[in-house]
Amino acid sequence: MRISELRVHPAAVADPPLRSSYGRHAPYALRTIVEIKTTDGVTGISETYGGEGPMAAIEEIRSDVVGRDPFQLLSLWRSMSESATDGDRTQTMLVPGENPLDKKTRTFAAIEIACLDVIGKAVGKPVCDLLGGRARDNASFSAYLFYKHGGGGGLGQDARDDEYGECLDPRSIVRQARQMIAKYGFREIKLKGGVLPPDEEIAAIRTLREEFGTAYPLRIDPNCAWSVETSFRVGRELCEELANGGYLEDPAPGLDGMAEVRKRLLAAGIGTPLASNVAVTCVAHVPEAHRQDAVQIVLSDPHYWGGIRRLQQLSFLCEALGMGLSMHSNNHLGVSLMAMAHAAAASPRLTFACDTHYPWQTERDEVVEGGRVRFVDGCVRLPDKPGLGVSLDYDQLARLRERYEKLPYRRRDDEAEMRKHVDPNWKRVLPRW
Ligand code: GKR
Ligand code: MG
Repeated sequence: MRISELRVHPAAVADPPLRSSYGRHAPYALRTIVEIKTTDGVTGISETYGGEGPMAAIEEIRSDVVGRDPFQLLSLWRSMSESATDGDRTQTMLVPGENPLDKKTRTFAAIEIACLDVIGKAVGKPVCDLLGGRARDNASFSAYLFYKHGGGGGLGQDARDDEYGECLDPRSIVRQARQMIAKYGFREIKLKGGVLPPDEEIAAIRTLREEFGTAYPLRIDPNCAWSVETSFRVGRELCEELANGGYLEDPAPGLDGMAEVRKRLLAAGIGTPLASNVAVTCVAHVPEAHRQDAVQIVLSDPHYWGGIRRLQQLSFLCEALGMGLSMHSNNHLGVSLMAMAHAAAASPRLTFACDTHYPWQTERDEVVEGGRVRFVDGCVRLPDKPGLGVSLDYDQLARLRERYEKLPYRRRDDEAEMRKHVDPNWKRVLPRW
């Protein structure tokens, strides 16, 4: 079996004006759907970051992908040049998908996941079962809450309903959590912070705890918006709320900053674990994060860590180092959701509910045949179908491509959106508080 065709579909996906320390989401998030066809007539699919950079990176390896045996990916990995040997691979300033130094891992991942889908379909097995079997039958996801402005995403006639309304204070964040939990059944809650002054975010976490009790572990992620001092203060003030399966995610910039926060918390008798997808973004970062005790929970992501197999290897590395493992997300559709679910199922160390942006997208933007992937009690059930277990709706794909072609932008720029809608002088400053 050989790869006979590589197809790359750009997609623009309506997205509400969500806020984070990176800025504000644009009305459409960009994604790319990858299709691999083989000489045996099997088609494999995957989903990755969108826009010019990620698409050009796939084009660069096209000639090395077409003609290849989908089982032989090690040589593809080895033949792909490192975009650089040093440089800042963190997400301190750049969001995933926009970091040029992620190019190799994210581009390889897009091919690897589509090839696993091909192999699964060729042998009649789900992807997680190709990797040794599942550690769990259901991949659990968290309610990923965001501060947001009014608006449901999309533009003009193509605007989506604003399901959650404006959410810029503790009461509306609780309302958002209630709606999301009622709809999807999530059992863990994450609040994207770094948007409002820390005391307001502390109040939001406390209100969530009052409303949901200790049965729902809580996490907050300000994406490095806080200084070491502020991170320590928030960690101390929220020591009860973030206990019992919760964590404090990327409070301060850099491994040194995170290590100092940890040291101060431990000295104050607070064991809240620190998680990271900002300071730790690749396998090479893990040993140093462990050595400094800067991070106790690694936030993996098959999209930019190098694919599903790489995630499984990371699971064993974290186990050997005594570190926890969770999963990061960015805006995505159902193909990515299934890749994330298979990666979670194949990674025994991944015991936290994974992040997902899926609730922020709608039926009108789904490219999976049969519509949105269903959650039951906050989980995606691993299908018994071969491969990832989903296929493409080509009419939808064409609609999302048409929208993409009409858009004036080709990369994510949350700072520009802030300047356009919130404050003409807005700049990302770290730490802000
Ligand atoms: O969607 O704005 C967002 C998030 O801030 C995302 O880009 C982050 O990468 O969710 C991510 C995180 O946990 O840091
Ligand atoms: Mg994060």
